[in-house]
Amino acid sequence: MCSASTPIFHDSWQSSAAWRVRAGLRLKGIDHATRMHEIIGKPHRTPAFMALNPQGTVPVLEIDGLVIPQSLAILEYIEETRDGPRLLPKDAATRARVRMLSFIIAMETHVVTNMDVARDASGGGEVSEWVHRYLRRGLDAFEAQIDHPDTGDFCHGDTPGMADCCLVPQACNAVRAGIELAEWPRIAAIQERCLTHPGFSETHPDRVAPAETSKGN
Ligand SMILES: N[C@@H](CCC(=O)N[C@@H](CS)C(=O)NCC(=O)O)C(=O)O
Repeated sequence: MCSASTPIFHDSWQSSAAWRVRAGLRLKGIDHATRMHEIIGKPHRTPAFMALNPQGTVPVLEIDGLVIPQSLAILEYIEETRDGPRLLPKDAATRARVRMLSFIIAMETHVVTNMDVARDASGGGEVSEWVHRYLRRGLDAFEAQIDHPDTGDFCHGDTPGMADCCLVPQACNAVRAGIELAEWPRIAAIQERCLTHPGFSETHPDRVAPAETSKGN
C-alpha cells in the first residue's frame, strides 16, 4: 500500500542507469512505487514524462516533493536523506574514491557506449567496435583502481555501495556485448559476488522485465 509520500521511481528494465538506482533503493530498503517504462524506440517520451525530465531519460525519482533525474544525483540524495546501509562512506577521502569509481562507469563509459551515442559516433562504422573499445577502456581503468587496499568483497569494503551499483549493470552490458569479464579478474570476482546479493539479484533486469521484452542499454 502506497501513501501520498511514497517515492515514485521511473524505471526501465532496458536501462543500466535505472538498474543503478533500482539496486540503490533495494540496498537501502526504501519503499517506493515503480512506473516501468519501455524505452526502445522511445515510446516513454510522452509530454508528461518530458515535463518530468526534459532530457527524456530514465531513471527519475519523485521523492519528498522533488523530481530527480540522473542516477548518481538520485543515489546521493537517498544516501543523504535516508537511513539504511551506506552507499557512500562517511569520510571525504573514501567518499571521493567511491565517487571516482562510480564516475569511471557512469560518466566515462556508459555515456559513450549507449546506443544513441555509439551509432552517431561510429560514423557509419561498426558500432560494436566502438562499444568494445570504450567498454574496455572503462573496465581497464576500473580494474586498475580496485587494485587497492580499500577494495574488499565489494568495490569499497565488504558491503555493496554506489560503485557496485554502477559497475554491475555496466559489466552485464559488457557481457551482453560479447566481452569476457575474466580478462579483469577483480571486476569478475566482485560482479559474481554482487549478482548473488539480493541488492542485485532481486533487481536484475530479468527479474523486473515484463514477460515479452527486449533488452536495452
Ligand atoms: N547519465 C544518466 C544516463 C541516463 C540514460 O542514458 N538513460 C537511458 C537508458 S540507460 C535512457 O533513458 N534512454 C532512453 C532515451 O534517451 O530516450 C543517468 O545516470 O541517469
